[in-house]
Amino acid sequence: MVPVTLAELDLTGDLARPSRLTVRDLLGWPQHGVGVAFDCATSGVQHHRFTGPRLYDVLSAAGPGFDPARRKDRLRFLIAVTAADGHHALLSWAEIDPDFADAPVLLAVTIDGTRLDGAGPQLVLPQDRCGARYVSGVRAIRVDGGYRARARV
Ligand SMILES: Nc1nc2c(c(=O)[nH]1)N[C@H]1C(S)=C(S)[C@@H](COP(=O)(O)O)O[C@H]1N2
Ligand SMILES: [Mo]
Repeated sequence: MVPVTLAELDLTGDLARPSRLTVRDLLGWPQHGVGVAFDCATSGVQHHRFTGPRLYDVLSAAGPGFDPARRKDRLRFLIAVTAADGHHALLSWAEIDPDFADAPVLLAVTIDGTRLDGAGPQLVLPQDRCGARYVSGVRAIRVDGGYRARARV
């Protein structure tokens, strides 16, 4: 059953096509499934099955502001993920880019067979041992290419 209040996810930042997406919208991308185990510092090992689009596919469609022909240009991009409760986590673009670490990160629309229309999508990082970046109730994802460490020259 689809709840009355549908969670919305804002894609913002250095994007040619910023957008606002529901779980239903996210079902429009190719869907992938994964069974994961992650460890929580307070509640131990958790097992879940998730389905949803790849984060890389969703963000690529929004047109990140780098030159796609120049691989080096992507290395300064960060992905900031924020949940409804204020929990947040960062990924680097290179972490999910097939030319670099190619991590199979999902923006899950189901958990253990239940649709996340009301709660909002959940970030799924099968490569993470710890559960902390499995951000649930994702409300905003910001792509930012402006990060630079200050170097003494
Ligand atoms: N929105 C949100 N997502 C979150 C958290 C949180 O506090 N808020 N905690 C993280 C942590 S520390 C863990 S271990 C897992 C817990 O997943 P579980 O509730 O299925 O055990 O969710 C992660 N995602
Ligand atoms: Mo945790």
